[in-house]
Amino acid sequence: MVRQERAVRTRQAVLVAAAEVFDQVGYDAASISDILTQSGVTKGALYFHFPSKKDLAQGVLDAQVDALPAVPARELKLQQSMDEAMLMAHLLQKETGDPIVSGSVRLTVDQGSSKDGLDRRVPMQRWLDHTQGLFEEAKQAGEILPHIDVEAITKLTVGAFTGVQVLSNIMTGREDMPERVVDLYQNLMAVIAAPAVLARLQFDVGRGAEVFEEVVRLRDEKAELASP
Ligand code: XVR
Repeated sequence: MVRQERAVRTRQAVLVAAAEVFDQVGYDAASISDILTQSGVTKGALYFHFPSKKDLAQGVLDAQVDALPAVPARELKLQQSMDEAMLMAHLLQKETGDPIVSGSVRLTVDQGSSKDGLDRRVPMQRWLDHTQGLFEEAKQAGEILPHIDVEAITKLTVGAFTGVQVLSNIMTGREDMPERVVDLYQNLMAVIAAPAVLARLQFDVGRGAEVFEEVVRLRDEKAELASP
């Protein structure tokens, strides 16, 4: 393995370990030595990539958006947005979760100590930009009603997703996350989508798991093409 590829893998192993520890105990209680043990890399390698606990946590925060595998383009941009939300919900659940997604979401919403110096705006701004991009395309395609303010509805959507995530986590340990996200989109789409589009949108609770299988299959096919 070339040196650079190994460095990338080591960095990723440390990030995953850090995300797991932050997810379990939160930022304040996490220690670098726990992360070191969890990662299985050497102390030197860990400190080379992340000199402090703050760097580890910011690294996990910064990796949040890219940890969501790309959902293949859908004919309806509103369906694509909903599929991304359902995939995110799936990756936040206990059994099917992704450590970077859940660990970084905990870091994002745990706002206990405001002096920790972490920049929680990084993932949130990227979600806002990404979601607004999809909604702008949807508006141009006539999927969204003309009077809807796309920037306002974007902030409402990202804020509401975060809110239902927190509620679901508190009430059910995220067991009802797919239902909460379907509920959110059903009600949101009823207000913003053109009637003909609304009739075509798929709102079933199993969609997150299906989209997950789809992205895994696509990734495996790609890997096979790269090294048959
Ligand atoms: O923007 C997002 C989607 O467009 C669906 C609405 C997801 C935003 C997730 C934000 C993240 C941070 C805290 O989730 C939290 O609960 C894909």
